[in-house]
Amino acid sequence: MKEKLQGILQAAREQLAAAADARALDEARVKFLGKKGELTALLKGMKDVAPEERPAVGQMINDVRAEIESVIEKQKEAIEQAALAHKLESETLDVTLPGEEVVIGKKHPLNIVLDELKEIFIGLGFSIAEGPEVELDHYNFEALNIPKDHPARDTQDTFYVSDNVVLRTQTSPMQVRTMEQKKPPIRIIAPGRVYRSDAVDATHSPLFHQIEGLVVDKGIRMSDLKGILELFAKKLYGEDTVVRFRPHHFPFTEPSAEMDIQCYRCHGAGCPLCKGEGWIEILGCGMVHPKVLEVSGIDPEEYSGYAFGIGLERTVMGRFKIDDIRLFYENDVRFLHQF
Ligand code: 2NL
Repeated sequence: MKEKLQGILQAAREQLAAAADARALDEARVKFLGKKGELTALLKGMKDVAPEERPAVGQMINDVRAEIESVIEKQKEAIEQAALAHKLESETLDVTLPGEEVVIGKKHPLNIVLDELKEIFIGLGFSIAEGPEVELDHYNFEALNIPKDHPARDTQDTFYVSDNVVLRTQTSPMQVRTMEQKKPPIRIIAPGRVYRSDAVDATHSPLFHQIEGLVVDKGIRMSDLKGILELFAKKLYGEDTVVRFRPHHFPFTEPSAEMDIQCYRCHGAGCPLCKGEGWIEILGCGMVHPKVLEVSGIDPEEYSGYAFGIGLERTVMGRFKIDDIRLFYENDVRFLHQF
């Protein structure tokens, strides 16, 4: 019996030492310790052993079992160590290698200035109103006192989607929608894309951007418009900026005006930047036409308001001395990285 047990232990040691992975180890465990294993078979044969020898034989079998279990445990650790060592070996990370350059994007110049404009008007108490670029004829033209035969409605200027649906030619439709939905006081700016069927050249693009502003309340006067827009010009172009208002005409405002700033290069003397004028046109504005208020459900006897429109591209081109509008839309990173 003793030799037999020594034989089993020897065989188990050899087979376990040869087990290279968890599966081989498990196979060996079943073979020696399992229900149908060799040690279990010996235990079952105890009935043939003389009763006085049984305790000693039982002890021997248990010792061998414990020995085999401990060998299995050691081999298991050895296999895990080897696997870890292999993994560390194969996944070596050389932290001294140079990194891959991450190209960081830059804010588009249109967005640089747009964000500045928004900040200025938010600081003056305005909120931002955004809405659809595909608009009903009613909001884009009709409600703005632009009659059917007005040149702005000509198919040359407007992209028609259908008879009464257009790509908005200005962001005023959002102002009209706001007047319809909210009671005064109203104090909003409406920034966004607008579309006109223009031929592309250095100063024209069928898609461009506008920021319109609208204030409606009781007792709003032209002097409020002038005060706010002069303040705005000083914040955008510097505290020593000089402005002037020239009479103009828009169908949706009465009276209407354009605001210029005195040329910041020549201070009014005339130079190439202002094309000899001494002044640079910045925006169009005026007191909201009573008909426009009325169509949107606001009583012009009770309320008055002013509105203005700023062309974003023109403003940015002046600021950064960009001489071709097409550069904005070509997404050439060499252009974008200059700002
Ligand atoms: C320009 C001129 C302007 C407005 C836009 C406006 C909107 C409503 C009522 C009245 Cl709902 N007016 N907008 C007013 C004056 C001028 O834009 O030259 N834009 C680039």
